Amino acid sequence: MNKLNISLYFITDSTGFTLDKFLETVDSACKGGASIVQLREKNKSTREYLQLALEVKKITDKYKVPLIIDDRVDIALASEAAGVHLGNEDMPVSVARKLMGENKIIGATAKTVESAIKAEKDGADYIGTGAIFPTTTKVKTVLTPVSTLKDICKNVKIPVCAIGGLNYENCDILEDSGISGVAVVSAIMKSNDPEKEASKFKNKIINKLI
Ligand code: TZP
Ligand code: MG
Repeated sequence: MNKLNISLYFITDSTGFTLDKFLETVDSACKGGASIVQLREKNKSTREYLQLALEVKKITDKYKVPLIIDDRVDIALASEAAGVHLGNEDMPVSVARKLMGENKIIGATAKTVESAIKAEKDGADYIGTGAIFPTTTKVKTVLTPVSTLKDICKNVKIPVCAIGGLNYENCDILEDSGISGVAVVSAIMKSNDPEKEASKFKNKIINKLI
């Protein structure tokens, strides 16, 4: 695998979007500098999720940005995406690794040092930790203190991204935390100018936070 760049990790949310507007937003985020894109769908049938993954992959391929599929190893494999992101209720990382092989990217959610170390040992390529701030995105999560984020970064070798309620204005809290990137949904999805937002956010992440 090329070195994984999770500096600006853009996660989609298609809620309230037409297909065209959704795909346009993904395109703009990539154009603005998203270094990795996660397709995150919670209410689609398998068929619909796969169809959307294939559409999104056309865009991410154009920008040579890896596409990660949330929750679903089968959709990731079927769409030939770069990888999958797994939380506590999803397939265990070790099992996904066996199914997907060494060349796919597997990301894991971890909110404690112990679970982050376990995910790394089980074969995860990166860790997502949060929510750092309360979020308006539909998600079952609890807040993770920045002190825990820092401890996780210190205790694993794989890259860690911070997630949850983060945006250009409030991300200074992550300075010197040891993260390799910031993962966002709303900051880009709900922006009036996703390309510009991604671009200025990426610059700040690169120059100040990682
Ligand atoms: N996991 C923890 S917080 C979150 C996920 C998927 C949502 C992040 O969305 P936003 O809009 O960037 O707060
Ligand atoms: Mg999940």
